[in-house]
Amino acid sequence: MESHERTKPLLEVLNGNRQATPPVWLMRQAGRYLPEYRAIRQGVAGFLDLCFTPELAAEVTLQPIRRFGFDGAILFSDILLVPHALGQRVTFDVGEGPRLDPVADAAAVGGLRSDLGIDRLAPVYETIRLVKPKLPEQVTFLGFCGAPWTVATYMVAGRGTDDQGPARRFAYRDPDGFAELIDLVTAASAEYLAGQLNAGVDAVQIFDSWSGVLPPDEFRRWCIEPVGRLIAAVRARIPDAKIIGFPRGAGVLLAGYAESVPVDAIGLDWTVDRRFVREHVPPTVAVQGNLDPLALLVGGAALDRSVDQVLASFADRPFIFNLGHGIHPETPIEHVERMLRRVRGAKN
Ligand code: 1CP
Repeated sequence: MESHERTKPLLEVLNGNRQATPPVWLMRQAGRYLPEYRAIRQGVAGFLDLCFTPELAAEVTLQPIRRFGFDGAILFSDILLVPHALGQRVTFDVGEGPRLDPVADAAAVGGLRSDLGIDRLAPVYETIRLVKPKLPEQVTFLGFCGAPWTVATYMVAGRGTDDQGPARRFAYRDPDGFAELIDLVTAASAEYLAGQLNAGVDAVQIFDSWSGVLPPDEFRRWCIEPVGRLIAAVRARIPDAKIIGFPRGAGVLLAGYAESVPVDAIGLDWTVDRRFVREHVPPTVAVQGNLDPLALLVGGAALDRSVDQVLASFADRPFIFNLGHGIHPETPIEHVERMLRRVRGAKN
């Protein structure tokens, strides 16, 4: 019994073992929908200060675990810390989102550091060391990074864009120059994920938030291949590293991703046709997702129905319950509680 109590259900799923009650966590579970997050955020000058102050980042990581008892805790940080470590200027302006000095061509790529400025990310590893002993034993601790393509879209455009046009244009105009940028981000991200795992996270997620804008050949070149190399480089250092891939918006290209990228679980966004997954992603591959964040925001019958559909679709395979993308800041906390009761078996 004692060993049973010590198991981490989410990690079990990543080991290929289906759980009768699926483990659950939410993307962006630490964030503005929580009053305790807003209270801490108000007290710091900038978002990066929060990421780089281990005591505060640790506290924010733990907040949703205390409140909801999720099965997974995700490190509080951001995917844009890697460009920062590579020497790019990164700022977050209130209400504006991230701003970076654009890396618009091969010459600008050459101006970045060739090594990951590991010292610049040391506070993140310290956050992990602070969180680790405070987590309940059954909670799986997740680290993360952005996938090379998604990180590159921000590095090239200097900000979030609707269609990731600047990076796509760079990649068509100068594929070799763009490949250098992708390779640099891949190498830095591998070192960063290995650093997170060595500091104490149980598994990591690779967020490819913008993979959905790529046509099939480009999807293979800029998403599947670099993520594959990133995973190989992490596992060269840590052979049994557990890794979740999240190729958001991949649609039917998910089948090729599942075939070619050796992840332990695939994150599904909310637009994914679950029947397609059942037919094209081998049942031994764990999946994670994919409740529509807007169903959670609306709540009530729409939420219940959506939760039930997700649960029914993946009841027979290793499965982690999650949203199909990050939680909206306006989401009522009672809706999260209602969702959790339903996932964990109480039919209200
Ligand atoms: O006002 C604030 O407090 C800042 C909002 C915020 C937060 C809470 C940003 C700025 N980043 C984060 C934290 C964050 N970012 C986490 C923490 C852990 C958790 O999930 O609770 C994670 C995993 C991320 C990852 C991230 N950052 C992604 C990938 C996931 C996704 O949402 O697609 C991306 C694309 C970013 C970039 C970023 N950081 C912040 C914003 C507003 C954005 C998006 C910018 C844009 O595209 O316009």
